[in-house]
Amino acid sequence: MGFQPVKFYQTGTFTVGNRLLAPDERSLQSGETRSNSINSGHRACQGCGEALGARYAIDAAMAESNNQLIAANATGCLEVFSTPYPESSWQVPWIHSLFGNAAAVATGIAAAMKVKGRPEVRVVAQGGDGGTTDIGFGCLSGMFERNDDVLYICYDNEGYMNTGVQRSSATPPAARTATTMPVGPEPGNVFGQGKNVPEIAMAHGIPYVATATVADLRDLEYKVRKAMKMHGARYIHIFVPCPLGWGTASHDTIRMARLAKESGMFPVFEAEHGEVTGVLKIRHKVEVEEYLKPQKRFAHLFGKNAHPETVARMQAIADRNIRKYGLLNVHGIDATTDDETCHARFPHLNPLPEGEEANESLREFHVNEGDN
Ligand SMILES: Cc1ncc(C[n+]2csc(CCOP(=O)(O)OP(=O)(O)O)c2C)c(N)n1
Ligand code: SF4
Ligand SMILES: [Mg+2]
Repeated sequence: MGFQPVKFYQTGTFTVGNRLLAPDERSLQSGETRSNSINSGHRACQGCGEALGARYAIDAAMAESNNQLIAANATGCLEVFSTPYPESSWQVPWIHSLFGNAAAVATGIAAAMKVKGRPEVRVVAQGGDGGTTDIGFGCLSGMFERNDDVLYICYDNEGYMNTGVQRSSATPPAARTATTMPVGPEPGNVFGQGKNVPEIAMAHGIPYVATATVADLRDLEYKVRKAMKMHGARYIHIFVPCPLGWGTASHDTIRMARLAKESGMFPVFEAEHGEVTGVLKIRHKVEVEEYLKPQKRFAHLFGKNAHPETVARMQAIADRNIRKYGLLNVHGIDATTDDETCHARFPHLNPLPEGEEANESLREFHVNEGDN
């Protein structure tokens, strides 16, 4: 069966999904060749972004390594819901490290495989934001500094969810958690300077750093597969909404991830050896308020005792991300209406008229040439 070239706005609409793409372009949920690294029957909450993100990330890593993969997993929701002893949902050799040492355990596995003469066996470490940005941070930095041959994946749900929604260094300002100010003039997390681990990873100059969200699973798969083609220390930071901890509807997980990206609150980019090489542009810009409002952890910012000044400070954070990473396209217009941008995203599906070349500055729209 043949496939006709289609416009980006057709393949990219939220309703049509990827059904109009060529088979090798699609994100399949199941198929004969798909490994399904984490089986059904695990105990994640309904709508858990972490379960979805982990399945797509590890499936992609398995595919790229020809199923020669070992995963080290920090303590946290992902570990707890997938492996209540003596059961396991994992279809991959998998080891539970401590809360804070997944990077070090993965480094040891990679070293052991090297000594055993098994270079084809690849290693992934994974953990939540608490295990990554807080307690596991020293081990992670060591792994980066030594350039160990490990892909580390952080599933960022912006809090210690497994132990009852405590604050982590990835919790955003103003968000309410079990360990932030419940009442007073400024409830919720403080406006600190933040701790941007993707940027800290870039500062180590490691071969590859990327961010992704569960709202764009094809982008997530692309980044994992790209990382698995490389050697040395690699880091992918995946934004995974948590319905329980955020007070969102379980059916809104993808929407929340999309709004985080489309508002600029979570910039999606990739970097090689410390330099940003591509960003995923905002397609339909939304105000931060649209992202914050559906979340009960930000409910105190709206309604009777609203805090518009706090919302404005959050908007300023998003605006800064937009400026810093160039998240709006060069014309500042909706990306789906820009033919050149369409071309940059899907060059094979949206060929430009003969004789015309894509604007060089739009190449950063995303997806390096030749990635497919
Ligand atoms: C040394 C140590 N301190 C505390 C804990 C308890 N603990 C287990 S998981 C967890 C929070 C995990 O948070 P995160 O890494 O963000 O993963 P999430 O559950 O949010 O996916 C904590 C505090 C522990 N297991 N070990
Ligand atoms: S608490 Fe959050 S991260 Fe943990 S299983 Fe539930 S939805 Fe997933
Ligand atoms: Mg967490």
